[in-house]
Amino acid sequence: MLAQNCFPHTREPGRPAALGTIVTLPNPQLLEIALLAGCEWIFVDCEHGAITTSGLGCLLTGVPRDVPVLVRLPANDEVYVKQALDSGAAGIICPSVEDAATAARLVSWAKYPPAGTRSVGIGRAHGYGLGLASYMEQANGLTSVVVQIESIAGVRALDDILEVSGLGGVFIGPYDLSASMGLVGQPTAPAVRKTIHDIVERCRARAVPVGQFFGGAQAFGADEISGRLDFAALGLDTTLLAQSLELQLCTARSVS
Ligand code: 3PY
Ligand code: MG
Repeated sequence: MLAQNCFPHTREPGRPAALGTIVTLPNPQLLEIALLAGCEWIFVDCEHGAITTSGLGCLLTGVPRDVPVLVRLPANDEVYVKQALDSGAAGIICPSVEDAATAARLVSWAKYPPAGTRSVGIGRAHGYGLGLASYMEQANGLTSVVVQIESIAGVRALDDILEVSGLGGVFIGPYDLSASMGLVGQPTAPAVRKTIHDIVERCRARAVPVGQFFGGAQAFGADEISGRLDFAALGLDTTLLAQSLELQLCTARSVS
């Protein structure tokens, strides 16, 4: 039942990063808005957002099956992996992975035997049973496990993590990374940018797709790192609304 190619993938030379956004509220219209606005993929946030993994099937019903949705797990727990993938997500984003054993366990939970130990459920991904056989045949190749590198411990373990077989990608969390570096609330501080640059280059050297979150003060394209990324998430629903509304109000008040 899956129509999408495995996402994320390494960017072809000369092509820009695949751009998406983060949805944190459990309203299918937000996903529709993101797609109408031109997003190529969607990051659904069950870690910091108000979305539960058990409600994902319902949230994703309006999303065409060829649009990649990656679900960030509330925690790196097998139950959440099952629920996210059974809902038809193209992959999972696993918060703060700091060692290769954790990354390998996550990959195993996400892949059906013999590649891994994913449990067999019947959900939206399987066409509610009507597409069970074809989904199970394709799922290991089409679902991805993306690990977040967002701490100094994760950066130190990165080379080992990148060796994990079946890893689908790395997603950099600049906010947690900066906090872990003693620079809380400073995701664009030069030392943080330098560390991000190092992560990106190490991923690229191993041809592992690498992406990053851009929010608040950070602008995609503001430095050369943007051009080295395979995928990126630009802002999140709540802050995009807040920032845009604040700007509108400010402009309106300045002319009245
Ligand atoms: C972070 O910046 O810490 C994130 O996890 C963004 O998604
Ligand atoms: Mg984070």
